[in-house]
Amino acid sequence: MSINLRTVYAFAREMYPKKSTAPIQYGTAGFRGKAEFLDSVMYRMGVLATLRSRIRGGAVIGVMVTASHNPEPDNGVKLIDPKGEMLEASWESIATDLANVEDSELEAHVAKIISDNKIDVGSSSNVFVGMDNRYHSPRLLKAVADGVIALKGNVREFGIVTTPMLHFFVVAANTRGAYGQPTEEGYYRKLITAFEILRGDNLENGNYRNKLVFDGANGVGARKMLQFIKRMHDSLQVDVINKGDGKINENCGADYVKVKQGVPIGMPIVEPYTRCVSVDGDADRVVYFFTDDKNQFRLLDGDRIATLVADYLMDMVKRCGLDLSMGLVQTAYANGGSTDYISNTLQVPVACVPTGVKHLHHKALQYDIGVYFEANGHGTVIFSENAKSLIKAASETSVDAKTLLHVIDLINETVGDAISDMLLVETILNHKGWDVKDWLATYDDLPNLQLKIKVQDRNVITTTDAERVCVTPVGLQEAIDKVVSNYKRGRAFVRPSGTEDVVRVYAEAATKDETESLAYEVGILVQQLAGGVGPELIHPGKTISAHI
Ligand code: G16
Repeated sequence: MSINLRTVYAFAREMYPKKSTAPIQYGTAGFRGKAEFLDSVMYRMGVLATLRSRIRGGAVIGVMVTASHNPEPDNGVKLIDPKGEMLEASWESIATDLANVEDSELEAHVAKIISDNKIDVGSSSNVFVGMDNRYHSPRLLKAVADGVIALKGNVREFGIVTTPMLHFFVVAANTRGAYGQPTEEGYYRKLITAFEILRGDNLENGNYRNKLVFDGANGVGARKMLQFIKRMHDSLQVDVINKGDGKINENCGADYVKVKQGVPIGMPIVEPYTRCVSVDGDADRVVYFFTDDKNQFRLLDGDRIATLVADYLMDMVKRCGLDLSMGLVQTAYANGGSTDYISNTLQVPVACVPTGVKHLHHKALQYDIGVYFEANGHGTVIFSENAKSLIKAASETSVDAKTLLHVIDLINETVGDAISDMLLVETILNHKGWDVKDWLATYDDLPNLQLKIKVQDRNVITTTDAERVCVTPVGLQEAIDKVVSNYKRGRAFVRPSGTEDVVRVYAEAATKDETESLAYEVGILVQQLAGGVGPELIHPGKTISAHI
């Protein structure tokens, strides 16, 4: 097959010219920004995915058009490597350079990537593309597909799917069906079959009730949950809200519920302690919440899911008589209460890595069973090949090992999958006979708060030690340390977001009032020392004057 790189340039010039001169950065989960500036980035990522597939011997690469938890005007792209992981770290800079090069240099730049990486341009290349339900996603998906076509790659479009579904399709195709069938039906079938086998006839057990409210964030998760419900045999009663009638993620969804620490818009009146679930716009994160009999909001976030899952899996592995290493991976956002519980009560090794599932996934690969969750609800469990073969061998004689095999099938190991994670939590709660009160009683969270600060250039903030220590601007960390030392059980850190143009502040302390005051004090330091824009500190739902 001969490839004329002029086509890459011609397509770009005619259909996807670069509209913005502002540099775009590969962030926490790919490129993200205002949709109107992303056509050229998408086209180029189609080109990149085609080259990446060739370098990986024609294995399928995934390209997901989504801005996930961001507001409706934003869009973005997530790239999926052959094993379902995020794009390999060493290719992030190749992606950034390709996204930023001028149109006139594009042809030469692509030629250089090909020669630097010794890519055989005549070899086959396969790219799967999917998108969320934003109104600009179809346009941007077409740009990705044209990027693939420009380099004579094969492109398969999946239309509107959740991000984890696309990860699933990529792995299913690359393992020739061993992980499942690379189709929407194949995905539902695998998860629903495992869930219903695990549930059996025991739809209710002890304090566990078989119904929940599902906030779909007006995103893809809502649509797909409705598809799940259609195919499930009443094994779970789900009331879906925020199905797509409002704007994606606006006053709803996992990010809103977690950060705002309040119920989403559109909540029906429910009995106190009813289990409620929120997912984000592309359904790769999930958090649980409920209101108690005093109408007080209570959150069960990614830390809670991680501890519930690790506890259950540890117990199962023990019952199977297997000796498998287990580790839990968190980020700096993990609540101090959860980390203490994991280390002292569960006695599971716990690691802290920088924000971004790509970092958590990588670390979790070091264990036989790696449980990783960000506090925002983004995470999953991965099992090593060694663990899988030992569990399979044990399943010949052990009922628990057989159960564990179904649990593995229920988990989408490729990346956080809100719906798969939710079905796993439902399975464990049912097994334990727990309601949300029992789950919440496992440990106490420290009050915590997140703020967003607008600054001129968020890159002036650099960090180290898994983002817990701020390196620049010089003096900021010392100032934070001084403030934190005045608060009982105080902890705070700052970091530039990799998905939004803001600096994030996290604070926790012994009481709610102290937490608020600590967060605001640190927020003001960021404004003063890192070039804050405007006098406000932004907390979802309200804007607070910085002068407290
Ligand atoms: C993405 C990443 C997550 C990360 C989140 C926030 O989530 O996949 O790992 O926690 O962004 O990142 P940051 O604080 O850097 O903005 P999503 O759900 O938006 O894809």
